[in-house]
Amino acid sequence: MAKLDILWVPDPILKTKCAPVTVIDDALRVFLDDMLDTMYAAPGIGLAAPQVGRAERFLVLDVSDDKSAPLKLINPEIVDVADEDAVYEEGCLSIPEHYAEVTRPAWVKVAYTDETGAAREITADGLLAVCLQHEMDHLDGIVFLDHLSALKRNIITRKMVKAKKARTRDAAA
Ligand code: GNR
Ligand code: NI
Repeated sequence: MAKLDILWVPDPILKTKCAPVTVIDDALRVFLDDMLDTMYAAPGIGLAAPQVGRAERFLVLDVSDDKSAPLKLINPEIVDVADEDAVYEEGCLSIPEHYAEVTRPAWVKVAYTDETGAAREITADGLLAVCLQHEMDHLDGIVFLDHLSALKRNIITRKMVKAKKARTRDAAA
């Protein structure tokens, strides 16, 4: 059990297009479990590798109420999406205390590799579809702010710059 530090916007790692995973080994499996621990402790329903400082294409999520449905996705790819859109009020552990409505396809089909190296597919709607798309955005250096108007994005980004300065001050005190 290890809790990892979560990066906050603005951070260059959160803007990076992440690299595919080439080796699935015990070290990666331990890190995925550390990410789940970190996500549950936050608490959150998803966490992508760049949020904890690794610019690589893997993520964890669990949209259940009771930690009963953890998923670990390596090198996920969207293979099909709904024509119809859905709107959901999103938050992000890298943008704490800020929320905004984001429009995305209502369902997605995602192909990925699991932590054993097996090829898998998942088709999701509702909150799971929102979370999958939100996490996969992180792997391309995109956060939910990038789906908003420049005005809303700039307002929240400025507040995050202040919040980060306060966090750095508090950590030094
Ligand atoms: O914990 C989270 N909640 C959430 C709520 C609505 C839409 C997306 C999310 S994902 C977020 C965790 C996070 O930042 N993952 O990258
Ligand atoms: Ni996020």
